[in-house]
Formats: sequence, C-alpha cells, structure tokens
Amino acid sequence: MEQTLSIIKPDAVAKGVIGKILDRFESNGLRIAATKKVQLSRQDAEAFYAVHKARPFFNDLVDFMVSGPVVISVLEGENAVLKNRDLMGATNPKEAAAGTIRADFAENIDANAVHGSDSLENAAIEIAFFFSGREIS
Ligand code: IDP
Ligand code: MG
Repeated sequence: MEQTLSIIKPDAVAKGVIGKILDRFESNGLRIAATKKVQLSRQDAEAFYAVHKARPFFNDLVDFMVSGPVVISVLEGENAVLKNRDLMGATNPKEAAAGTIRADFAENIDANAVHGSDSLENAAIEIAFFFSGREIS
C-alpha cells in the first residue's frame, strides 16, 4: 500500500469539478484517506513548490496556486503514486492522453487541474507538509 498527495488546483475547483475528479480516484482503486479545501497562502505555495524556485514559471505558478481555494487529499492504494500520475495525464493538457484528468478538465500548462506527488519519497514529504497524522485514516 502506498499513499500519495493530490491537489485539485484553483482552476478545477472554480469549474466545479471537485466531485468528478475525486470520483476518478475512487473509481480507480485509490481510497481518500484525507481531504480538505484550503486557501493557500503565498508562503504555503512558495514552500510547497520550492523545488521549482529557479524555474522561469515559478512566480506564475505561485500566483496561480493562491488565486482560489484548492482541495488537498491523501490517496491510498496499490502503486498509488504512479496510479495517480497515470490518472492525471501529462503536465501539458494538450499532450495528456484521452480520458485523463488533465485532458478532460484542464485548459493549459499553467492551469492544469491537478498536482500529484512524483515519487514515494516526495509523497511522504508533501503529505507531512499539509496533514497531521490524526487527519489521515
Ligand atoms: P507536474 O505537475 O506534472 O508534476 P512539474 O514539472 O512538477 O509538473 O511542474 C509543476 C507545475 O508547474 C505544473 O503542474 C505546472 O502547473 C507548472 N509548470 C510546469 N512546467 C511549466 C511551464 O513550462 N510553463 C508554465 N507552467 C509550468
Ligand atoms: Mg511535479
């Protein structure tokens, strides 16, 4: 069993597709072990995406992530990290495979509907960033 962190980004929350995206997880063997709707502060977003600090899109990414509420979840299941990445599709929605979350709900690479941890190691770090142990069950 693995756990991974998912964020439904401000574009998808504003579109009213929280339920549709959470259904993709539950319908594909990923249990929702924790979930909450949060308005990130700039400090939250900068710390969460610190790995991308040197990238040219960092400021736009932070601006976007604080532009409205997000829904942050811990997903649990077999191969949860990779399974979530498969369900999400490619970072650029224009390159995302048909039937993936980004192909179906995202407009462009800046507003691409979802975040998902990219490794088991980062999943543990990202989960601990947003959730205490008592919030996960
Ligand atoms: P991922 O979300 O598929 O893991 P990362 O490379 O980790 O993709 O990038 C984090 C986020 O930064 C992306 O989801 C996207 O919102 C944004 N991003 C990545 N590359 C670009 C880019 O070239 N232009 C604008 N935004 C980007
Ligand atoms: Mg990433």
